[in-house]
Amino acid sequence: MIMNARKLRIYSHHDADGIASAAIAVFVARRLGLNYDVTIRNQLTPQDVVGGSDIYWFNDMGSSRLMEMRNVRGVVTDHHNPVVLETHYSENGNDIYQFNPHLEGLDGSISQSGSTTTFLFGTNVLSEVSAVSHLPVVGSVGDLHDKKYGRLVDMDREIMLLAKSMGIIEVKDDIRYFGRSSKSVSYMLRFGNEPKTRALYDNPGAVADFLVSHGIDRASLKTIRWIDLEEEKRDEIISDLKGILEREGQDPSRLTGEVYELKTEPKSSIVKDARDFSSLINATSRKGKPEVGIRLCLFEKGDAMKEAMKLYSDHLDSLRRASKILDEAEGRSVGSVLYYDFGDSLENNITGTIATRIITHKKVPPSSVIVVMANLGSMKKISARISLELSEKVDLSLLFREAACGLGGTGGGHRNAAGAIVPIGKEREFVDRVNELMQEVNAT
Ligand SMILES: [Mn+2]
Repeated sequence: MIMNARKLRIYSHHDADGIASAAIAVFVARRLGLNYDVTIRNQLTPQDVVGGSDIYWFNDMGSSRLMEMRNVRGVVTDHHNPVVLETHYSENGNDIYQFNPHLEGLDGSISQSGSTTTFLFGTNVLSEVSAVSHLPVVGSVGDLHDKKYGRLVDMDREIMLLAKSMGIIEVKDDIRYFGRSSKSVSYMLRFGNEPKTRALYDNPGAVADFLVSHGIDRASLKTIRWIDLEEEKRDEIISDLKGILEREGQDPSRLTGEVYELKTEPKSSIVKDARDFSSLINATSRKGKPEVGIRLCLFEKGDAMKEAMKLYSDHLDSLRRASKILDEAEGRSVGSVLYYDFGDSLENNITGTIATRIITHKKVPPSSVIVVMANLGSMKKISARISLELSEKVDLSLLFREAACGLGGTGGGHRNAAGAIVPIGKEREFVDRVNELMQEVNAT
């Protein structure tokens, strides 16, 4: 289907994993000399799921919407929880091949990202796709697949090892705080979490004294990055941090683990670290220019990087504004659901980012479902997160699908990160329903 497509329509999700997936599909389409276009979506619209004579390739999305598709011919490479457990779907005039780790008994929220799935499928169409095997690494860490074990596992790991053997990705054992190449070392330590040190977390003065005590010049605290430090210095700081964690009675083992670097980036690059790279391409998409992120994924430099940096700083501004709104907002509790409804005051494409912030940086009970809402036309856009521990017991994507379905909406996602869209006016009922379903879970 793909190889013979007269017109290939590539659809991808709007996060880093989706953009990395789109870039893989674009790489394949270009090498095959296909006529193609790319559409990046937060959520597929009703028009997107009605096919025609073109061939469709849905990446990092589509599995939760298969039953709504009509007359679509093509391929779905996704890792979100599927509604149809078949590889070939031919109902409603469709002719769709679905590739999804859940169909293979793997957990798509940790074992195989959307970009890994797209890549694996891509290898069957075009063997040269290994030239972009760094992209599944970027997509997988963008989706936090390395979070639970401090490294990528299962199929994500297989592709990472391929990228390593191709010489595009370098694997290191290092601190796992975010921002190794994109933030100053003082910022990185100040907001480093998992684990948070009580001594340093969000305490800029203590961080500065700590770094100065390790011989770092006070004047360079705001400019020098983690990856600029000598290896000896980094080891010294890590062992000191581990000591602090131990004295605070915390488990220091999660402080370090695998990190991934792009060998294609110079050391001075702020996106040398794969997680930093993924946050940059995520920003291009959230700011409405996913094509810039796709160009970066395919090794384009110069203008693309300059434009991306501007979009990144705009995105950080949006997040700062959102943080301010969040600081003043009161979450409301309904049983185990803690929800924030920002109405029109929050950009509706960062509800998920804000939900992640709340669960990461605020003190919330580990049994909570964190829900963030914003208006999206006549609908309410809803994103939610639960802790990894809670996600062992409950699959939030199934719960959201069930809760949204009866209210004229849609829902889905992953075990620990899910989303829904319901008509405005139904959001309170939605919250009540989620709480009821959670109580059923807790009762078992
Ligand atoms: Mn994904």
